[in-house]
Parts: sequence; structure tokens; C-alpha cells
Amino acid sequence: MTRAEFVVVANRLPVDHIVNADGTDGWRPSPGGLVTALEPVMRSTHGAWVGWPGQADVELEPFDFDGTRLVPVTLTAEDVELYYEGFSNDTIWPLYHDVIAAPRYRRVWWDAYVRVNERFAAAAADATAEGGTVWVQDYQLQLVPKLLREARPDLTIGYFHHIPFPAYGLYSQLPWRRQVLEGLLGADVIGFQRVADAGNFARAVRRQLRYETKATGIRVPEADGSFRTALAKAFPISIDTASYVELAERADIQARAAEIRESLGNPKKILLGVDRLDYTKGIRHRMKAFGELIEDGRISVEDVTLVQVASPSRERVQAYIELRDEIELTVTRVNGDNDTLGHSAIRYLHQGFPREEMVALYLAADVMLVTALRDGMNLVAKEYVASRVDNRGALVLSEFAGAADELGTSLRVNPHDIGALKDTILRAIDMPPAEQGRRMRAMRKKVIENDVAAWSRSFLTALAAAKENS
Ligand code: GDG
Repeated sequence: MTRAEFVVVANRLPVDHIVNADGTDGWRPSPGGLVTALEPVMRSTHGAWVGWPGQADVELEPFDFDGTRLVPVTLTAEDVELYYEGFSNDTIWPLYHDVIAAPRYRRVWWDAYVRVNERFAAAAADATAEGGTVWVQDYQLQLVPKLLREARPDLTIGYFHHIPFPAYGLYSQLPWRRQVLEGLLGADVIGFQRVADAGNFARAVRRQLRYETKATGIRVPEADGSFRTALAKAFPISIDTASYVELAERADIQARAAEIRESLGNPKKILLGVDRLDYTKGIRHRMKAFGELIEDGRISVEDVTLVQVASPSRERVQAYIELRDEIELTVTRVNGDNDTLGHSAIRYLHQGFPREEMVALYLAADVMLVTALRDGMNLVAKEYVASRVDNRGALVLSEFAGAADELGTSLRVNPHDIGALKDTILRAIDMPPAEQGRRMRAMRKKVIENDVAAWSRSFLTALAAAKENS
């Protein structure tokens, strides 16, 4: 097998398996932001991507797709249950999101996590050319940097963490807290969404491992008694802004936005939430605030509708099964108490939609509600801003989402404070067009300048520099 100079390692390959109507099968690019961000680098370097194809128990040889070499890693049904649904999504995810749900610490899950991380590291080691660069993505693969460095000390290794890194008081609950820190420190550059996440990581390293840190540098001891410097720094991720602008400027999508308003009965104001159905996103808090505003008589169902897209997610993990029941009960209650025959308070859609439909929804929404209780970045906030080519609309944004660091002219809110959330939603509903324009223009400037290509460029530049200096 020819080895690549640049290799991405992520839990998922950037493609989905499809079966056509005539029974033949094939692959289709999955529309993630990471794929778009890395496409130029992958093409120019003839890069490779190591990841799981998304189905259990399939064994596939590496294959080429759209100019990228894809290297499938096999996961058995048991691996999916223990490593992915268990340790990744029922231990690390809740722990790193400030224990909004209780993390479960199970030794068999950890054992599977180690085993699967070893498999990914071995596949990456095989796929990468002498002196090449590997970029590891996210919390499912925190042990890969160290394992890879041990196998291939010639490589330059980067890691990007898409979710928050918690304060030490919480992180220290993790029975394997030391192994995870050591795993991450195998990278030359460890990227985080927010300055605060990088700070929490450095503090954990000082407290747990007693390594010295200075600004963004961490002094890591090597086996031979020497030291190297690993960089732990914020690189806030973004979206492919231009593609959202292009969609939002299309006449058919603008017409679809008008049609959506029409089909909702032309309410004076449309509020919108778009989230994976996840307990970190604060969906219930937003519904509670909205329901109370109606009950208080401050808004009426004739005038204001909340559209909530909650795309299905992690449907086999217990906490998500319970969350879905709670949210659906809340929707039914708010609607049952407040609907008229002609108008619904909440239009709840437990479905995924094509990107075109999402942009039409963004254009139709007077107010976007992003009320995450904790979120690494939150790309939905940036997508809404990018889509508002008319410089209209108001963004209510949780201060606990990474995006709040950059989108300073949003209406920032603490979603736990239901009283403040209600006031902020009303303020957004009543915001005069001139103020909408002033705030939106400032936010648009940010997402146009800092798009996802700029993000990957700045990470890879830092990675190249770090290797030179070490
Ligand atoms: C993690 C971190 C961080 C959702 N429903 C549909 C749909 N989506 C798209 C959105 C957006 C993406 O999924 C969700 O991204 P978020 O950033 O909002 O949240 P997570 O999935 O939790 O992502 C997060 C991110 O990684 C990147 O680092 O920002 O903090 O948790 O792009 O538009 N897209 C379509 N139909 C849907 O129904 N087409």
C-alpha cells in the first residue's frame, strides 16, 4: 500500500454507505464540515482518511473516493456497544459536558476503548509515510496520539478536541484520568474550541501529572530523560461559510423560506431551534421558557410559533431514550395547554433534513434559539448567521456554547436562568430591524473571516511550526 504524507484519523470515515433502488451499493460523501475543511489539504497532499465506515462487522480494504484514500477500521457490534455507545457517549460525553447527565464508569467499556484506540493507531501508523503528518479528531480517540508516537516517532501528530474539556474538579472523577491525559500528550499540538478548554486541560496536566506548563506550552518528559514541548491551544472551529451564503442567495431557497412561513399560518414571528436530540443542547429549557411566555400572556400562539428540529441521535443510549420521552412530553404539554385549532405553539420535528431545507428554515426564522447548557462550539449558531444574507434576524446564544466567544453581538444568555431566558427571547422578538442589522453584520464579519478553511490552515500551520521547534 502506498503511504500518505497527510492522514486524518476520525471515528467515522467521511462517507456513508448507500444501497441504491436497484440493489447495487456504493458510497456517498457525508456532508460534515470537517470533510469540507480538509478537502483542499487532502487533495493537494493525496491524503488518506482512517475511520470506521459506520456499520458493524464489515471488513473492507482501503479504497479511493473523490481523490482521497479511505482506510476503513472494522468495529464489531460489541465494539460499537462498548467503545462507541458506552465509553465515548455514556462516559466521556456526559463527563466532558459538565455532568449534565451522570457519566457511567464501566471497566469493560474502558477496556474496549483501549482496544479500539490501539486498532485506529495501528491503521494510522500503516497508512502514513515516513516523516508524515497525522491529524487525530475528537474524544473517541484520545489515546491514539500516544500510541501513534510510540509506534512512529518520526511522525508529526496533531489532535483536535471538538467538545469541551471540563474543569479539573469534574475531570478528576474519571478512573482513567491519567491514561487519557498521557494519551493526548502524545500529540505535538492539542487543539481546543475555547481558551477556557485549553486552560482546563493544562490545569489537569499540572495537577495530575505534575508537568510544567508555560502559556500554551506543556513540558513533556520523554523516555530518554529529555523533554519536548506540546502545544495546548484554542483553535475555534467554523463552517464552510461560502456554501451557506450561496444557498441563502438562491431564489428557490428564498421562495421555500416564504412557503415555510405561509405553511405555518404566517405568524408575526417564527422562533427556531435546530439540534441533535441531545441533553447538552438545552431544548427543554427553551421550551419551558417559551411555554411560560405564552402562559404569562406576554406572547400569543397566533403571533409566535417555535419550530424545533431535533434530529435523531444516539438512539440506543439510555440517557437519549429518556431525553426523547421528556422532550416529547414537554411539547405535548405546552401544545395541549396553549394550541388553538388554527395555531400550534411548538412545531416539533424529530427528523433530519437536507441542507437546503435547513437554510430555508434559517431564512424563515426571525429568532434563532441556541440554548446549550454546554457545547464545544455549536455550528448551528454560525450557520444561522452565515445564512442571513439579508442582515436580519436575532440570535439568542447561550454563554456556555463556544460560539459565544466570537459572536459577541448575539443576545447572550444563561439558559439555566429561565427568567432571563424569557426576557431575552422577548427582546429578540421585539428587536427593531436597525438593531438586528447592526448585530448581524458584526457577526457575519466574524464567520466570513474565520471560516472552516481558515481553521484548518491555522491548526496545520501551528502543527508544522511546533514540529520545527521541538
Ligand atoms: C460537535 C460538538 C461542535 C443537525 N440536524 C440536521 C443537521 N444538523 C447539522 C447542523 C450542524 C451539525 O449538524 C451539528 O453541529 P453542532 O456544532 O451544532 O453540534 P454537534 O453535533 O454536537 O457537534 C459541537 C462540533 O462538534 C464541531 O466541532 O461545534 O460543539 O458538540 O452543522 O446543521 N444538518 C442537516 N439536517 C439536519 O436535520 N442537513
